[in-house]
Parts: sequence; structure tokens; C-alpha cells
Amino acid sequence: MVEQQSLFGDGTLDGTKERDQVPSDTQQHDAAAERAAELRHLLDYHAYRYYMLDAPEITDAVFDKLLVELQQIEAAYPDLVTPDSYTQRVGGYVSEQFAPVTHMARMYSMDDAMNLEELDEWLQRTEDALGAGQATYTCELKIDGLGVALTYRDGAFVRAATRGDGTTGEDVSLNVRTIRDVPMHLSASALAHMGADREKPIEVRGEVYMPKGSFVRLNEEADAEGRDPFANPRNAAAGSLRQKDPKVTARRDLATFLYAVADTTPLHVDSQHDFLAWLRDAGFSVNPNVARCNTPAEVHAFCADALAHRGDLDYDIDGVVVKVDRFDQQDELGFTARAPRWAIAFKFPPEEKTTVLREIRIQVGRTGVLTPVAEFDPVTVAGSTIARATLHNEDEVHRKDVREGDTIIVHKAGDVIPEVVGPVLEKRPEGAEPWRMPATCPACGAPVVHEDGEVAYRCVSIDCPAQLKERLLHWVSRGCMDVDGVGEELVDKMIEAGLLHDVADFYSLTVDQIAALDTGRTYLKDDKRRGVRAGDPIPVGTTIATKVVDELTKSKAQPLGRVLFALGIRHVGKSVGELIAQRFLTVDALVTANEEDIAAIDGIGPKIAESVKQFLSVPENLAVLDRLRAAGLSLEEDLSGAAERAAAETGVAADLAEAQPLAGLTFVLTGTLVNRTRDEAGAALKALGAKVTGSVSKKTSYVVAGPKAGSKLTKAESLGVPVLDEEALEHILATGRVE
Ligand code: 3B9
Repeated sequence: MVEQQSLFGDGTLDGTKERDQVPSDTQQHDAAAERAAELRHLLDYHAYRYYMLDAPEITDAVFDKLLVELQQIEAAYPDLVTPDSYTQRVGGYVSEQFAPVTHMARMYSMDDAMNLEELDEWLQRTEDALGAGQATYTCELKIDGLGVALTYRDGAFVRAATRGDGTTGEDVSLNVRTIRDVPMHLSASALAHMGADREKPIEVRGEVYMPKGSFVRLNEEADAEGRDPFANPRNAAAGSLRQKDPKVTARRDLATFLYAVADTTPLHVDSQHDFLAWLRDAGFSVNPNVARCNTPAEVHAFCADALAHRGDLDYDIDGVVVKVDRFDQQDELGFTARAPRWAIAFKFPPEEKTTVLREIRIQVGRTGVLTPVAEFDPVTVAGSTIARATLHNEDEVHRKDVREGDTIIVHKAGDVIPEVVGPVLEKRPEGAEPWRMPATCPACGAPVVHEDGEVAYRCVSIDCPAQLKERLLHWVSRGCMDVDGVGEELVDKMIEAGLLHDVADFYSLTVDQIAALDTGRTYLKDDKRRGVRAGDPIPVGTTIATKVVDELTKSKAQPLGRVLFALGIRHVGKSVGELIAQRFLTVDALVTANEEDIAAIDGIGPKIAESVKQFLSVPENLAVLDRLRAAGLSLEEDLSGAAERAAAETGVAADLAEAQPLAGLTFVLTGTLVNRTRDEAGAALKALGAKVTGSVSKKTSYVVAGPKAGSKLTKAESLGVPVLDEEALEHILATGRVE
């Protein structure tokens, strides 16, 4: 895609350039509107290439230029701001917000060995250079994450930066601070090991990654909230690290593995193996799957083992890194222009398979969105058999240009989620037609609607059976009301029998009604004793029916956050449901709240607020809520539970958390703390009912200042806000009293 001309850049809007004819205000406005729409489209497209496909077509700088241009237009014409504009997205790609950081030493990349032959060539070269049998090797896993550099001074965390181009990265300190396994202080013994060099700054390097399980959960949540999913854990980690709001990063469950340092001299270690031990001792996460190998044969064995167990790990790896272990031998080998000679990345072959795409089937979701799904001949990829993969939407089908009958390449994103990579064009059957979204809903026949500016097509029919079924299944699913034992088959039968028309109907079901439903299977033999004959339908029976009714009864105790999620309100996933529930506590309070009240919640935007309000303004939906309440659902947030959870997470006493002794007080934390990170201290204060903010004002009750506190401490002193030290903080957290 070519770079577009800037509306501002050529001066047509700001009037700096002489024109034959001065355009009128409306003409300017129209031109701006047109360009804004175009920019939005371009930004969406390139963000998609960057985040989803990991295949950008333009540089970050060009992307930023497009974004800045759109921001300028929107600033000049606020009426042109649309909620879906890239400028409005939380965590959209905005690189100016992260300051550049120059690494202490270049962050090298590594030469790749694409197969065993190339690995052997490197081993041979190394053995030749160092003398046969002289080298030992450290083998490590190559984590498919994001390169980061963490700087520490005097044993304390100073900053974190992304790898960037290897020389300069971006300052992501605030976000990295929220990663739980990144130590804010190095251990005393690791510092002792540095001796007189302990004062020297050190820059350790490694990968930030997202565990596969967290990636799957994040995408499920994205799906529930109508956001685009991430293509793989690596992109999810990248997106999470580049969040504007560290609170978002904090919720993302990132983790690290460290494996290098810019300068090894101050550490007083002389091999990679000893260095990894130092890292562990210092408090860093170091991948446990490492081995010191004495021969090329042992290196081979490690690689084979890693490849075989790749699927068992909770993180993606894309190979094995083999390093000459001893630093003096590393020095002997030195560097090429781009990479160390003493290390090689043995890359695993990508786990891709080809198969035949039989059908692009339409699935109708609970919100009526029509999703094309690729149904292909079953193939085994990364240890399990797959036969279908979502194609997300019509645009995606066209972007990938897959057609029914095509031979396609499939893989698993993050080793978990089946994905169609693309067609093998040489094998396209003659006459294969580009795929089209149907004009009517395949489930109910109603015409399909395509709203302007949205990629999704929807069935808006109020009584579409596919939507009803999906809504019912969502209600009982894990993470929503958690009703065990009610699956697709049973829900199908219940709908068929006319027992379910909405989610409230679940709570009127009786054991007899459920027991009498047939399971869809039939008896194989006559059984006189039970009075059945071969071919009779098998009913569900009272044992299962009783369990189902018990499970439904149990689900009535789910807190409000879960209920809000389970209702299937657009853009309301589990975490949004919880945020709303925490703010309003009861469904009645939420129903009477206005849109602004909802949008005022931290982490909730106008789009979500509008969607919630819209849902609650539909009389039928309110009627369902009333019937749910009549059935015995509390529709209130479980407050005692919340306090208990907060106490457990932060380590404060449960009874104190219950009593909320710090309610009404506002704290600001600054400087370095020893016993806990500032985030942890903040969470603990909040668990006791305090408010914790980032800046000091007249409203601040107390400032807690550790050593190296800066302007916040000065401001507190000038405003006369009382200042406490860490000891006083610990006293407050232990007793709930400020003395
Ligand atoms: C100071 C694992 C990865 C990896 C190195 C890795 C990626 C890169 C690397 C790290 N997984 N290990 N190791 N497990 N994905 C080998 C490139 N080493 C460095 O970054 C590094 C650090 C150096 C050299 C390399 O010292 C210098 C010496 C001379 C000039 C500049 C620096």
C-alpha cells in the first residue's frame, strides 16, 4: 500500500498555501470527512496486518504518520470522531507515547539453522575453531516472545525497554512493572556476588511472553466483547506490552524468561551456565529447560527432545538456542556484523499441513453475527486433529482468498487455535468461485443486515432459533453461570420440546420435564423388565435430570458480574461485567444509572456504556431480569466474597478487608519500597478501602514515600500533605489504623 498524501501536509486545510479558489468551510469539512474515513480504513488495515497477521506492509513510522494525521483532523473537526476510530481505541498502536531508550550494548539477533544439517555445520565450525572436543554448549529453548531489556542500578529496577531495532527500543517500564515475575529488587546474594561492581548498572535481557492458556482466555474474552482476537500469543504479548494504560497490561498475565546481559563483567561469572544460575539467584525467571552439553551428539538429543515436547509447554517456542558455554571461548569466536558466532538458533519447522476446504459454513452467534467457518478434511497438527477453523468475517475470507474446494494450508495459532493460513493457488480447482456472504440467515431465513462501517453481517430477527440456542448455551457456559452438564444436545432438545424461550426459562424446568426428554439415542435391545423395546428412544432419566436441576439451582448464587456477562450484552465480557458489578453492586442500581455513570467507570468506554443502556431499555430484557429475580437469583454483587478475595490477593487480613477501615482516605505512593512493589502496596491499601491515585493534590490524605522519592514528595510537603515512610505503611496495612 502506498503512503497517502496528507490533508494537512499539503496545506489545503490549514490555509497556509495559496489556492486559486479558497474552499468554503463545508467543502473543507467534506474533504476532511473523506480523508478521515480513508485514514481510518488504512489504519485498520495496517493494524490488522501488524497485529493479526504479523506481516506489516508499512513501517511503524509511516503508520504513526497516518495516525497523527487522523488525530489532527479529529482535533480540528471533533464531529468527525467516530467511536470506532483508531484514535479512540484503548491500546491502539501509538508509538510516540513510549520514549526511545538506547540499549547499553547492541541487542544482537542470532544466526538461524533451518535444519539439522545447518546445525551440524555450525557445530563443526565451532569445534574446528576451538579445537575438537574443547567446547561445551548450553542449550536453551527459544521462547517465541518479545525481546526486552531490563535495567537495574544498585539492585533496583530502573527501566524496561523493548528490543526495537536492536540499538534503540521503547521505554515500557510502567507496563513491565506490572509483570509479576519481574523483580523490582535483586537478591542480596546476587548483589554480593558482584562485589565491588554492585554499583554498576546492569541490563538483563530476555523475552516477555503470554502463556498459551492465558492467550486462549484473552481471545475468548475478546470474542465475547466483540473485539478482534490476537492471532497468536506473541502478538497478544506485544499488544499487552504496548498498552497506554498499565492497568490493562496488569490484567494480561504476562511472564518473562531472562537469558542474557549486556555486560557480563560486573557479575563475576564465566560461563552461560553460571550466568543463568546467577539470574535465578537474583530473582529472575529463567527457563528450567536448559542443559549443558559436552558433545554435538548431546546437543542433537536436546533439540530432538525439545521438538518432541514442544506441545507440552504452556508457552510457544520456535526453536532451540545453542550457545558456547564458556565466556572466554565466546570471546575467542566473537561476532559477525549481525550476530554472535558463539550462538545459533536451531529453528523448528513450522507446524503446517495442507488439506482440502470442503465448505465455508455460516455459524450464527448469539448476537446474530454471521461467522464463516472453514470446514476441511481432518488433519493432525501439533498433536491433535482439527477439521474446522473460524474465518472471522467476510473481509477475512476475501483477504485470504480461500474458496470452497481449495487446497489450503492450516496451522495452529499459538499451538492451540486452528487457523487457515491461505490457499495453495496452484491446486485451485477450475471454476472455484470467490465466496460470498449469503443474503439470508441460514438458521431462520431472515434477510441479513450489514451496517455501515462494520465488518460483521447480522441476522436481526428477534426469533432466530440459532441466536436463541447460542444465548442459552452462553448462559450455562463456563465463566458465565457455570452450569455443568447442560450442553448443546440437551439445549437442542429443550428448545425442541418448547421448554426454553429465554434464559429465565432454565429456572422453571422440573426434574420430570427434563427426565422425559429423549437423548436422541435408542435402545439396542428389548428389556422386558424395564418395559422397553429395541428402537425406543432413550429418555434423559431422573438421575441426570436431578443433577441438571441441582446445577441450575447452584448457579443462582453467581455474582452480578457473571450474570451481566452471561446475559450476552454486546461488548460485555467477563471483566467488563465484573467492573460494572463492582461499581453498581445491584442490578437495580444499574438499571437506574444513566449512560454517563456507566461510562465513568475506569476501563469502560462510551461504546460499552451505550450497549449496556440499550440492553436495559428493552422491556423484554427487563422482564427476563424480573423473572430471574423471581426465580431466586440474587442479581447482586457478592461483597463479602470481594473483600475476601482482595485480602487473599494482597495479603491483608480478611477481617480488615471486610471492615474497610481506610474508606474515604486517598493515598499516593512514591519512591522505592522494599517490602512490596508500589503496585502491590497500592492494591493492599485499596483492599482496605483506600483510594490510591497517581498525583498529589489537596485531596490527598497521605503520601507514602520511599527512598528516591521525587517531585511528589516535594509537592506533598508544599501542600502540607502528611508524608509516611514504608514502616508506617506496613503498620497501616497490618492494623488498618493511621497513627
Ligand atoms: C551482550 C535465548 C533467544 C538468546 C543472544 C535469544 C536471543 C538472543 C540471544 C543474547 N533465546 N537466547 N540469546 N534462549 N531468543 C545470544 C544474542 N546475547 C546478547 O544479547 C548479547 C549481550 C553481548 C553480546 C550479546 O556483548 C557484547 C559484546 C560486544 C559488543 C556488544 C555486546
